[in-house]
Amino acid sequence: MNDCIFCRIVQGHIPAKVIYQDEHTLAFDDINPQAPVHSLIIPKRHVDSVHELQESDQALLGRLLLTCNRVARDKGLSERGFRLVANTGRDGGQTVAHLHFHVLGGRHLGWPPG
Ligand code: D5M
Repeated sequence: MNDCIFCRIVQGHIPAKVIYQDEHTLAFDDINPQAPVHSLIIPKRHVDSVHELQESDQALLGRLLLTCNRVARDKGLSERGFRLVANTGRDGGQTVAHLHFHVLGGRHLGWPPG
């Protein structure tokens, strides 16, 4: 989608600090970090949100979670842990309508979130 900022990052039209990519997923640092480690993991194919995932997306979803895991490990979060967040829709606080997982870590994260 041309008007999607994350699709434009996938296409290389907008710069990003890319950490990892494979055939189906891309990981890059969040532009507005909320923790010492704050990275985003997205599918290269446009999907609006978790809510739009289909049965046929099972393999993609598994790949996305494995990429989250890889980023957490590469960022040194294996020992202390980390948080995965997928804000979904308006009440979920989603501001970019391209499915993404936040990997947050490097400090203790409070619960519940705001
Ligand atoms: O999270 C959307 C996240 O996307 C938010 O933390 C900022 C981040 N963002 C927005 N534009 C960029 C670019 N260009 N590079 C890196 N990160 C970006 P949400 O869960 O939708 O609120």
